[in-house]
Amino acid sequence: MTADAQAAFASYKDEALVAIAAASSEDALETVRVEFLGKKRGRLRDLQALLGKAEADERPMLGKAFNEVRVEVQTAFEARQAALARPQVAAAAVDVTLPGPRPVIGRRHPITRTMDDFKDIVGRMGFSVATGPELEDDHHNFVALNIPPVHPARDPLDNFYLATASVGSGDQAVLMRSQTSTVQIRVMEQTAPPVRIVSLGRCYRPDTIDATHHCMFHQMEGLAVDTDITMADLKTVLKHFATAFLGDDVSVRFRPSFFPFTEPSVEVDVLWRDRWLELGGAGMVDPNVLRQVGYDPDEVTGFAFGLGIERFSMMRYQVTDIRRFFENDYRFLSQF
Ligand code: FA5
Repeated sequence: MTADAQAAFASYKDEALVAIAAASSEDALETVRVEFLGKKRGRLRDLQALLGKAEADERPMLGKAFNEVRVEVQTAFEARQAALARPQVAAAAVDVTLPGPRPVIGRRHPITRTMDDFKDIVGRMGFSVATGPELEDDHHNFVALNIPPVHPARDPLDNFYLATASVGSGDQAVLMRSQTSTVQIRVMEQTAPPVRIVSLGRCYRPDTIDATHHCMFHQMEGLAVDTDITMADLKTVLKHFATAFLGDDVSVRFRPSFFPFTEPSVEVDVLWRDRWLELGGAGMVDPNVLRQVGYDPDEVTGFAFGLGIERFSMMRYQVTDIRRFFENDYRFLSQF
């Protein structure tokens, strides 16, 4: 009797496991469940009947074997049931036809976008990108740029001085740089001509904050030094740059001006929607500046320009107040 019962348990188990594995849909699996695990007419019930017919001393051992088989088949059934249900859940999760909220994704700040566009445009004209520190010393912010000790540009009311520090061979004033022209000096100090670089970054001035001025803003500095650079090259580069960024319909104007580090110097304006807007300063690098960095002004000439990046962004994105850029208001930033 014991051997018959055990053989019946074994063949029940083998057939049940094969049938469960072969069920390819939830309906097919339900049919298998009714046949092998069903409480009313299932084959499990027949096996249970065998237990009832066994001798009393065989029952504990057979009961244990019966339970093991039942648990194994039940477990296989549940695993198959979960596996058949899973693909439907996955399909629902990736149903691209379902309407739903647009996911919120990050985006580049409009000033960063403008700077990236600038780098693309001047990169096509052969300028590479250089960087310099925002915390500068007196030498790079003033002396090397031909700004003598008594010059009004050094006024503490026009600069963010931080301290006096030991820099190089002696003590110097240290300040947040007021212009990116500092980077021209750093590049020329370290590179022999020819040079063709731009440098984009933050500048700091304690200006009164209004719709077009901020105490922290961005400039793009440009510098080209070679044996035959002329004012015509400067004008061509800036005209090409402005039209590449703003469109063919902009006009560029150069007004005579003064900067201690360029001679002659100009202010650069563009005509945008019937208004002339000042974008920056430019000029031919002053021979004194070239001499300061060890270049020979009889051998090489150069041009430099410094453009306000916010002013370009304001035109391009029609922003009427520079303060919007730095308020971190998500409603403003999410438009770009
Ligand atoms: C300069 O800073 C010179 N370094 C430019 C230069 C470079 C001249 C190389 C010659 C050769 P300026 O102070 O004009 O120049 O500033 C240049 C531009 O920076 C301005 O036209 C303006 O677009 C921007 N700018 C200046 N101050 C502010 C401010 N407070 N807020 C926003 N933009 C400003």
